[in-house]
Amino acid sequence: APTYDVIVLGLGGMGSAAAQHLAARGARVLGLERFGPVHAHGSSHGGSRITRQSYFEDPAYVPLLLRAYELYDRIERDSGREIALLCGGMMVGRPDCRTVAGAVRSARQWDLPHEMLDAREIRRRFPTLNPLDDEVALHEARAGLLRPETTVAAHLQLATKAGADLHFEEPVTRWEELPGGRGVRVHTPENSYTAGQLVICPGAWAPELLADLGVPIRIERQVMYWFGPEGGTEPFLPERQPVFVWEEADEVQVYGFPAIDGPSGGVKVAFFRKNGAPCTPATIDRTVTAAEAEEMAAAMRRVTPTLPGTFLRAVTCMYSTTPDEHFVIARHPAHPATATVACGFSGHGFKFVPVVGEILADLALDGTTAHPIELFDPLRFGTGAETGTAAP
Ligand code: PYC
Repeated sequence: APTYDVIVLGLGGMGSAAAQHLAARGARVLGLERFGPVHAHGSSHGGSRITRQSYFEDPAYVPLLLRAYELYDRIERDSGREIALLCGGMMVGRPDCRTVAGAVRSARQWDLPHEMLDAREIRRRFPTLNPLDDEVALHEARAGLLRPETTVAAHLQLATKAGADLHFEEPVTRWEELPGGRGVRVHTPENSYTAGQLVICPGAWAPELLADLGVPIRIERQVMYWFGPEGGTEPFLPERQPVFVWEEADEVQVYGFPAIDGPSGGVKVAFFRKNGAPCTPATIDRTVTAAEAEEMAAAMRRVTPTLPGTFLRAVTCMYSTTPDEHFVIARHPAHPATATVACGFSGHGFKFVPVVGEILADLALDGTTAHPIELFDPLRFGTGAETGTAAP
């Protein structure tokens, strides 16, 4: 019989949550991660991620967000760590832009608490923000931020406590199905392991680890910037400053956070949907140029004029973007009896981490889930055979 019930490949945001949910349900779990616990090489670092419920991307995400919020509470309680800071959030832009109109659509469809603010009210309530006269905002009191490194650490801690074996600095080099559909054998440089099921959470390593999935995932270089505001961070403390996604023009979105790292820690901002340079985890350019920092500062000057006072630092990370920017979560179409995949989170996945962990545990242990995941079907892009991708 296989040694483990489930092997989880990758212990970043999604994989650590999957390991936790699987172990909590009594499965014998092995987690394999190429780096150490909680690292900055993938897509789950940088100190903060936005969470929000009036989801402009599609109302189909809302039930998953409602469940994710319940799970943030539960992980905080069980781990004793602070993960979420619900300081409020704003979707800002012209009323008909995707960021605002899409958020309104989700709020109405799911009856989510929110307020609509015109430009004058935005300026009155949030003096750091500088909308044009015809810009508006959907304000959501239950939006805010998550701490990604703490979330991953909490899931790893709880997975270990529930009995999972977690191996770090041990990359998966290949895997195959055992004869007779009895499970999988997974190889690392020094070992091989067997399990009934494999859960693949490859992050930016998806193109190499899921070549037979048939989903064209583009790995993009993204940059997170920290600035010291002119006049100090006081007006940007979380009691006063919400998180925001601001659609400026032609679907260019910038986003920002309150000052959560003390008076000298600065304020984090970035471009959201701006095509990043194509890269791989091996080739990504981790250097951020002065010209890039100035481009960011220029974009912020219009919306939050005092924020880009002094450039402090920048850190790169990666998006794994699908053609329609919706996730991929499913039983693996080429290995439906043994493997489950979660990838292609397209720059907006982190807020879903705990509910994705729950869904992956459902799919791996029960073969199905009660959560609505139709939008995330990999077969929407055709089969691997049609797109010409190779088997592992
Ligand atoms: O999902 O809210 C989000 C987000 C903002 C910037 C990148 N992702």
